[in-house]
Amino acid sequence: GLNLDDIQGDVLIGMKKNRELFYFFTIANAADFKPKLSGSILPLITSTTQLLDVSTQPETALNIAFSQTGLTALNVTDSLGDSLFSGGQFKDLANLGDPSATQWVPEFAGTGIHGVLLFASDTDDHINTAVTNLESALGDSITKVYSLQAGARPGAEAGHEHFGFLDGISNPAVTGFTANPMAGQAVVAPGTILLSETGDATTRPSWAKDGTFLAFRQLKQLVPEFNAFLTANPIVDGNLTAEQGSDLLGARMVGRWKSGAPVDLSPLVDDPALGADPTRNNNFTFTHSGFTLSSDQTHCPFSAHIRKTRPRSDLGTPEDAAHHIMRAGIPYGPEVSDSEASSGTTSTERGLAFVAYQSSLANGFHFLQQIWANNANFVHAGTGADPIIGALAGAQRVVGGLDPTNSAKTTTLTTDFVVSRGGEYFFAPSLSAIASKLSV
Ligand code: N7H
Repeated sequence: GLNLDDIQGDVLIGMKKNRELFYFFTIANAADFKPKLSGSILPLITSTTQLLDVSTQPETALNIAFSQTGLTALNVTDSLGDSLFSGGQFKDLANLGDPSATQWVPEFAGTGIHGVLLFASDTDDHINTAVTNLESALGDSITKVYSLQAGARPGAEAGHEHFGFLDGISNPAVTGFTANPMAGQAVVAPGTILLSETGDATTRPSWAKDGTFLAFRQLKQLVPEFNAFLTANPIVDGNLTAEQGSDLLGARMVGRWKSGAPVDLSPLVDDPALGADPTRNNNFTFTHSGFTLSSDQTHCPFSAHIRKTRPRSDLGTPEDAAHHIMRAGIPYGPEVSDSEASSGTTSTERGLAFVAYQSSLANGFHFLQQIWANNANFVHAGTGADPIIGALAGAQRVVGGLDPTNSAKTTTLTTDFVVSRGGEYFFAPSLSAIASKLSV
């Protein structure tokens, strides 16, 4: 089995708290910082074991990860064997389809961020207390560069991202960790997520074992614009009201209804009981009897976000083992105001603080974004870019298959409803690596 005492808690199960603060810093003085990393930070780092049992969960959970420039600042010079990590995310901007650096949060544009502290708790007060205490312990050994306050949406929207869809449904099961994978859940080798575990073939320094690469992205969501687009373009079908036609279009763009119910299993109407049932809400493959998988989009469009990012049967069974990530993102920003809703225009930024863990950025986040989501000829020629996250450097996206009544129809999206504000690639080390390598 895996050494769950040594793996940071967010990686395999997520910190699953209502509030989360991403605190980005630079190391001002490595000689000062190192003893504080082992003496003040390490004792507060929350392991997987601690999160697994409610009785050992801290009031505020803490995880940490370092960028390449952060490791360099710590005089850690071993190569981790991942060139996207070592180059940093800013260098990857064009490959990810981001329109331009001017959309990026200025602090992400470059290689100036050395690390990120992830604080998670039930309340902002608890997080603020933890931040104040840690800042006073760290003194001027680090400097805060930027922070992003995130949190679950209120009331019945908790667990749903800002467009309104239930999130956090489909993460892979990990062999040796997940006792009972759910029906339809991908099962991956631990080395898909954790360095130097079974399934990770890359040569790594020994201290990197059980660490993982964290891809962080601040993804702005244009929610009133998305809703206005759905309202203006309902799927027209004699049996549907305009509102139902708009909801169906949204569900087909995502591949799930707002409740989480997959359109592959419930193609025409939402089914909240299905959405809420973890034994059924992942149990689909896009295949159906008497159905031509490569041409029939009556259930789920090829372009649907969850199909672009996990094509299931489209690739055949062995390939479904490739390109999995562990997602642990959380919404940020306020609810849509009445004036934003009525004008159809965003005035206050909101979105998703996207977090993905993987042992290879080239096979994980970067691959899903560049090779699948942005590629108009994946899953098939003419599929179009992902209507949720596809990004073509600001160019319009022509998406196929969204109308179940006319599979030849294409939909032109002139607005990106998800806009990258940038981010960074980090390495989240094991607890023992912090003690034995990074703080010495
Ligand atoms: Fe996506 N959304 O609300 O539309 N995503 N995503 N994602 N996403 C998923 O299955 C969303 C983003 C994946 O295993 C669901 O847990 C939004 C990026 C993958 O079947 C919903 C944003 C990348 C899956 C959303 C966003 C991915 C997935 C269904 C940005 C990778 C699992 C809930 C603001 C590059 C697929 C669920 C599977 C699911 C949405 C970003 C990847 C509702 C709004 C950047 C692999």
